[in-house]
Amino acid sequence: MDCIFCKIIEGSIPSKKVFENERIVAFHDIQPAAPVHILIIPKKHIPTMNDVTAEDDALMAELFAVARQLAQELGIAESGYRLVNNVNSDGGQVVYHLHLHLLGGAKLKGLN
Ligand code: IU
Repeated sequence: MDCIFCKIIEGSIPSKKVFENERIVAFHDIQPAAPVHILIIPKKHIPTMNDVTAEDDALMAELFAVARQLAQELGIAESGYRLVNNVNSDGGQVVYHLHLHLLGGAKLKGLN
């Protein structure tokens, strides 16, 4: 499969992983947009949020649970952070393997 995140999951492309279990991997974004910028991805290849089904409910809940856990571990839970999921062209999605951006470590601009 020609998916860069699938290659990161299988280890053929290196990454700085901060979390891994049987279903989920999290690693540092190569072009950080904030002092803390982690990508949290399911090992299952789901291209976009539009492709998530009810079958993935538990997996989606676990993605958010990992995000909460990492926010605590990385020391940004209390100061605050942002979880972002870009969808398709207008949403600015570049990699078509579902991912949550965990951004923090500074006052984030935009959106409000
Ligand atoms: P997007 O939501 O699809 O736009 O985000 C893709 C992110 O993946 C973006 O922040 C890239 O910097 C990041 N990334 C990466 O961490 N490693 C890679 O090999 C590639 C992209 I390609």
